[in-house]
Amino acid sequence: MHENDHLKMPGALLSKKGSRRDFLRNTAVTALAGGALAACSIDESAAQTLKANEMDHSGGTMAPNPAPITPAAAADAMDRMHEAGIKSFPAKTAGKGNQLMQPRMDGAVKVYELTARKLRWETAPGQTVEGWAYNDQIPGPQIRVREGDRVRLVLKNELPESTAVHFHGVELPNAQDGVPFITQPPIKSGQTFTYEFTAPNPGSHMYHSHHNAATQVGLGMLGAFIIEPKNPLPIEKADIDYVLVINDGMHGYTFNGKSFPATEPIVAKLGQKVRIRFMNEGMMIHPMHLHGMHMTVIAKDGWNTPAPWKCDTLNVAPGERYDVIVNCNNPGTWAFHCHILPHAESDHGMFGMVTALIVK
Ligand SMILES: [Cu+2]
Repeated sequence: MHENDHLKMPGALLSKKGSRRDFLRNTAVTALAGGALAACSIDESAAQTLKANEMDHSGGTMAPNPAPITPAAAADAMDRMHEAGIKSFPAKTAGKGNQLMQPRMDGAVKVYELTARKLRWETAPGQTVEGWAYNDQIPGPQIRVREGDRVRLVLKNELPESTAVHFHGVELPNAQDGVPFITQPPIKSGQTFTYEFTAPNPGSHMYHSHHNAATQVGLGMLGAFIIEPKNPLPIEKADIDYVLVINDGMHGYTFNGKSFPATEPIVAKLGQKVRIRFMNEGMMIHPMHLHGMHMTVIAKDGWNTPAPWKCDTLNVAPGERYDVIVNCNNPGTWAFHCHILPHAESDHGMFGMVTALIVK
C-alpha cells in the first residue's frame, strides 16, 4: 500500500484488510513470545486452511495446497486464531493516548500547551499507521478542569495544513468556539493560537479539530475535555473514572486509539463502582455492550439524566457522550465491545472495538 493511500480509503475497509493480514502475523509473534509451541506454523496453516475453505465456497476452485481441507480442520484452525488473539490480550504497543495532562499555572490560569503534528501510531501489535496528534498522543492528552476554572489552551500547529480546536459540548463565548471562518481564522501551518475561557457547563466533553475534520479527526486530532462539577451528585461518585474514546476513522475501529488485542482492559475490585465516560469521535453509531453486569446511565452529553436508567447495550452516536456507572458485583473477565459485530469480530478472531471489564 502506498504511504498515503489511507487518506483516500474508508477506515472500515482499511481496518478489515489490515486486521486480517496483520492479525495473523501479530498473533504468531505474541504467541511465540509467550512460549506457545509451533505458534507460527499453527497460524500459517490456519490461514491457509481458511483461505482454501473460502475458495471452495466461492468458486468451487481447487484448493491451492496439496492437502484437502476438511471442515473440521478449518473449524479447528479458526478456533486457534480466535484463541491466539484472546490470549495475547492486552497486547503491548508503542504509544499511549488519553494521558491526564497537568496544566502549567499562570497565576490562577490553568495553561495547556498542545502541539499538533504527525507521528507514526501503533494501533495493534505490528500495525503502524500515520497519525495526526496533539502532543504525540491519540487520543490527545486528557484535559480535566473544574467548573469555574480559568483555562488557557495554546495550540502550536506543526501540521502541513491549517487546523483549529473546537471544544465540543462546552458552552463558550462565540470567539472561542474554534470553527475557522465562522469564529476565527484557520491556524495555519507554523502558527500558534490561544484560546482562553472560564470553564462553564460541567460534564464529559471533547476537544477536536474542526477544520478538514473528517481527515484530521479520523487521523487522531481528538481528546477528552472534562469539566468536573462544583457540586457533584451522590450518584456520580465512583472508585474508578474511565474515559473511553471511540473512533472509526483511518485507524480502523479503536478504543482510545487502539484496536483489540491492544485495547486496555478496565480492572476493578469486587464491589467497586466504575464510571465510564463514552465519547464517540467517529462517524458511525457504536452500540456499546457490557457482559455480566448492567450500566446505569447518569448523563448524556455532560447533562445529568432526569432519572438514571439501566441498560446493557448503549448506542453512542457520533458526537455523543454518555456517562455510566457499573456496580462491579459479578467477578470475572467480561467481554465489553461494540455490538455491530463487523466492528469487533471476524473469522480470524476478535479485533477492533473489543476490550474487557475485569472484576477481581
Ligand atoms: Cu461499532
